[in-house]
Amino acid sequence: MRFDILTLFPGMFAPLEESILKRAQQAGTISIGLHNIRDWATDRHRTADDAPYGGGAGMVMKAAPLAAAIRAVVEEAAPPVILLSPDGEPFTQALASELAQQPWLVLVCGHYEGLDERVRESLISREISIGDYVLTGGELAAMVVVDAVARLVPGVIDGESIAEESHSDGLLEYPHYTRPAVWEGRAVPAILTSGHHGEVAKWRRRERLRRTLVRRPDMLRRAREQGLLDKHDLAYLAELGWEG
Ligand code: 4HQ
Repeated sequence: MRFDILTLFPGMFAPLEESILKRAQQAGTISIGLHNIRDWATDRHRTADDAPYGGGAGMVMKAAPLAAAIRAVVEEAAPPVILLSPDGEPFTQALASELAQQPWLVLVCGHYEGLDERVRESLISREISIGDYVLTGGELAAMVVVDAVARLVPGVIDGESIAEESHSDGLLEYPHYTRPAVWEGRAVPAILTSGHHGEVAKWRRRERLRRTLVRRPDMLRRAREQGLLDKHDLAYLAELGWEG
């Protein structure tokens, strides 16, 4: 899968050169192109932003350099051109899965107060928000989207860990332990060292249900609506006092 990222600050994307995404790029499973929007400015000072019409605080990204950058990257093709914006559609695991089906995404990072509305109207196909808070620019949001989407691309990580994890099957994860069996007086739950695989699976399922009830009852209601809870799950939740 290919990602092209348009930004005024390509240096902010250094984290993509570490760990799992670095390996996936080296293996050719994903590729990430960084493009400095300023490279498409045509004046002597390479100006990419200007004061807003009508006055007010901050600066607005100029239409012409950004539009030229998008058109140069997209050429004659039609990949989704995604703007990271607090006005966008909320980013969820379901949206990450949907985007991971695409062969190519173009991500546009706004900075300052945002971009000229006319570029949004003519060249942006989709807007995504990573949450209800305000960042200084779209760069960190773009990295969040690339990370969450790239790890769903076959071959980037071990596929077994994806199906069971939080937010893909609607429950939070069970607690994890590794050696030593006792640490600072705290023992690992005995069931995990018992060798009874069926009992381990049952305990883990119950821990997931209990945690989700305590921390994210909203997720539990959605999991039930989506038919993700069986009669054993519902009986255990009733024992815990879940009223739904
Ligand atoms: N910004 N989710 C303002 C965000 C944001 C978010 C990106 C700040 C765009 C102009 N992006 N710039 N939240 O706060 O995606």
